[in-house]
Amino acid sequence: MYTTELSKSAEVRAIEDPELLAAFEARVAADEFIEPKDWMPEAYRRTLTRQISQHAHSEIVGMLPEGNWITRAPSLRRKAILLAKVQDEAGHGLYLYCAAETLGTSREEMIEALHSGKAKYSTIFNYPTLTWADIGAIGWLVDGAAIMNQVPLQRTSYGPYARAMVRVCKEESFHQRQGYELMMAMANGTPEQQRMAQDALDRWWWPSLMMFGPPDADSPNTAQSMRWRIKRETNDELRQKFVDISVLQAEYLGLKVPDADLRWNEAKGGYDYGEIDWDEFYAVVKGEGPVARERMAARRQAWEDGAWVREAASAHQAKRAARKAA
Ligand code: BYC
Repeated sequence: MYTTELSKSAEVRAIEDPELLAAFEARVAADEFIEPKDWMPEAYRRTLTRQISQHAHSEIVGMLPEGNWITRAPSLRRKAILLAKVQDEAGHGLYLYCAAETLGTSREEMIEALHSGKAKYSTIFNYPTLTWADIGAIGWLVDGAAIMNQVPLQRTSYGPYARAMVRVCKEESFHQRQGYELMMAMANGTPEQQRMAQDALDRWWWPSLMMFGPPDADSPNTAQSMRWRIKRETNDELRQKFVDISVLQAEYLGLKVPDADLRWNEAKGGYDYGEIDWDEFYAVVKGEGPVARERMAARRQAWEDGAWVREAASAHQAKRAARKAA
């Protein structure tokens, strides 16, 4: 389910009924939403299950780096905002798991795939949050990158995923603004706060660019996902938009983007930027990120600690069903 081999179009054509496939492709080309009970090629189902479940896992694992800071937020206002944001991420995970379940894989199977290391989640959450300024940098850059990627997903071809994205994007927009507002307070604060803000930008900049995935030329899924309108823009297109917006935002904060090769390119109407360390990206994807082990240990522990709640909910449901049947 989590590999991409089946999404190669030649293979798809070989195993699917050509008439059904042609009708499906015509619907996608006409920008119709595909719904759970509609016929779809097996590879479309697999690609979506992979992408939506990876997205759901990212939301849930993404609660950890910020959750660390709830008790240490410097004021009641900041604490309330951060608490609300982390709760939103849990909600995003839930909508996304529900959307993925409509494709026929159970929540338990998806969680098991995450815990066993079979399923991926965003590389960004394998980096540590060392200072309070990191909470600002995550909101500004990580949620900023997430919105850039998710706004086009509101028009993805699978209905339940597209609809989940509408609400997620509204909330992410609030998250991005609270992060930028926090960075503004730090960047206009004491020299020590300004240093913390710059240090956070230095550490989160490159991992944020990696969130968009490998370059298009090395992305095994992009071509097919663009054809099926699962993805509406490619990894490199979205990364470029993110760089162009974020450089201006950094300038406004009086901070310096940590890239000696960053130059405005008049001809393309965007910034040229330095080479991303793809070795680091692939190492983090493989589970070698700085805090990858801690993240997975925390998720497994949370799953075990929550077992009694799941058991109680199932028992309650069974009792209600028995009462109804009696
Ligand atoms: N990290 O062919 P490609 C959030 C994998 S949560 C890890 O380009 P695709 C937030 C990829 O899965 C936001 N793995 O793949 C939450 C593929 O794996 P396979 C999370 C990555 O799917 C809490 C392989 O590399 N957003 O913002 O066409 C607090 C080849 O890549 C990454 C989403 O999940 C990565 N960065 O495109 C705060 C958005 N990049 O096939 C914030 C939804 C690539 O080898 N997902 N891989 O198993 C997508 O839009 C697409 O899946 C991607 C990748 C653009 C990420």
